[in-house]
Amino acid sequence: MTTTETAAGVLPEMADVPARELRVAVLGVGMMGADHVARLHSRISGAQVVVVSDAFTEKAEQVAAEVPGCRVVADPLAAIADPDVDAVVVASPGQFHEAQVLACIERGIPVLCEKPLTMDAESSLAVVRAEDEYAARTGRRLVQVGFMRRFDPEYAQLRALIASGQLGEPLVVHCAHRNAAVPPHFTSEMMISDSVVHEVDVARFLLDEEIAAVTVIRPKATRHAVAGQSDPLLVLFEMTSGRIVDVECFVSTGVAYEVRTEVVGEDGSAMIGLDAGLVRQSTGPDGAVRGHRMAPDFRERFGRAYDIQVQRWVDAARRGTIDGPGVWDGYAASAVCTAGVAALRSGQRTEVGLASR
Ligand code: ISE
Repeated sequence: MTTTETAAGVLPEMADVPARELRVAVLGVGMMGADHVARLHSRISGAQVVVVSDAFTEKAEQVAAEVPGCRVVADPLAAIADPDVDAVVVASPGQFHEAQVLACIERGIPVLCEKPLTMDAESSLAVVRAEDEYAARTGRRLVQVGFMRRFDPEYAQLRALIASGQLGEPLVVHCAHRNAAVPPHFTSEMMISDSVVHEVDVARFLLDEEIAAVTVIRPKATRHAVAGQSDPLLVLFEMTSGRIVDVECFVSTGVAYEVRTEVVGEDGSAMIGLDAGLVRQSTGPDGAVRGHRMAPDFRERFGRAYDIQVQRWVDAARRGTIDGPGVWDGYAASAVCTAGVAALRSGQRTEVGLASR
């Protein structure tokens, strides 16, 4: 018996993981992409970053210089086609995702695509159809979407608590999504497509159902809002069962990064995101914790979630599959955000048009 066989015996679920490391190209090395390169290089096992690509060549060179054996390929589509590349992380600006993800499907290589999957529902649906067609031919899924909160231990705990029935039927979910600050180009539309999009996925993940309609309310704006922006926004999701999810999205609080989620059920409620683990209020021996340090940004708050997400993606990619939210989740989120942007502009309740699965 070889060492590999011995190891496979100990970890049967890893039995078909090939010995060779996954050679990854990271497209886009802005804040998130550079973070993923560092993560893959220093904390993730079974993968190495061999190519980076970015419109800012100097930034790409700088990031590549930190990783032995990594080179810059200026054209992202050439990076995807590179024979040394086994898998791709798409962390480029959202408008480039569609073409890059479709090129990965075309080449038949796994891809972890940061949100949004694409910029609107129609183009996301095109990706769903392309991957469905590939899966029908090969039996394999290729595209994982970077909704990292699903890998956050607190969200996983909250979902398990709901599933255990201990809160009774969940009725209402309250979400707060607050950033200390955003760049000057961050519009109200981006508050929906870049920030609220995470709450869309959380609502679907926790409640296991689709969002049927969206309403957006613009309260009085903070004097710190980026010019022309309505900040904060209140967003209401009507789930297909009639449950309600409300989201306060406030992106220039000047305080810290705060993402809180409270599920209110018939028999109790539970909240996460207090930088203090899950605080259960129905029976809890744990009272609310005050005076703790707050995470300054999402890289710190969700650092562990990103690590778990990327490690599981690498392990799955080496087995020729995905392990996390897929194209349908990306499409559903795009469809809700498309409706959300329409609701923001019209001030009207807007139904989500979801294609049949
Ligand atoms: C950013 O793009 C993210 O994805 C963060 O997770 C989110 O919390 C933030 O509001 C967005 O700007």
